Amino acid sequence: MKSAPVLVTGFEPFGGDVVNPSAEIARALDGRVIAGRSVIGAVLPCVFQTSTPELARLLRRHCPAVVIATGLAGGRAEITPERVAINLDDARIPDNAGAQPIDLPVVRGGPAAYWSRLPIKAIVAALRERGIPAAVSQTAGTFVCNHVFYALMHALRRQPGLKAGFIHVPGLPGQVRRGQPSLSQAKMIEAIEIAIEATLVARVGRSETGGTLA
Ligand code: PCA
Repeated sequence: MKSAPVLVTGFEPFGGDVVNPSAEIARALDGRVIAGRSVIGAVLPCVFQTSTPELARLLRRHCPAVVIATGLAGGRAEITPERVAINLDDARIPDNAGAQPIDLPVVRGGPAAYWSRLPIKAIVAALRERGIPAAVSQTAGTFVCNHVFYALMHALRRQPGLKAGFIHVPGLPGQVRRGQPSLSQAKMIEAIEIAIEATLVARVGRSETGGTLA
């Protein structure tokens, strides 16, 4: 039997940018085999309304064993596995369809937050060991990345063994303003490969964080 794949998503460019390194990560890893599992890479629209149905379609179609969603966090210097997705859309800028939700829940009536079910500390350790800057992030923001992260964890709430979460990446050298931190595309692709490997060897995908959140 074919083993369930790893799904890696990225986002199309947004906010006036012409590139999004997370889209290139998804494209580069699509079709690769990592630790015996095939990788499906897909690029999501940076649109509140259509990103989550598209994600749901990918989950239905591929029934992945692991889901790593990625996105760009301009200004960050490190690869940052996110710890928590919050039930809030509060957009600083319009999305690619011109929508700018303010103070709205991602899922009406949903829990306030979901923990990541990726081994976030193990991923950070594995990346640092390979010389790639990495740190756990305590917030994925309140834009489309957090929206997709929350919708992902909500969709998988009844499949607690499934490892899933979100990783933000820095901007590319040619993309950020002078003096801002950046990372090369090749390093980012390597970083997500390492994150996949670290996730596959980790214990079943429950949250590393205690407490009573979902
Ligand atoms: N970054 C944005 C949305 C898409 C992306 O790549 C964010 O952090 O919300």
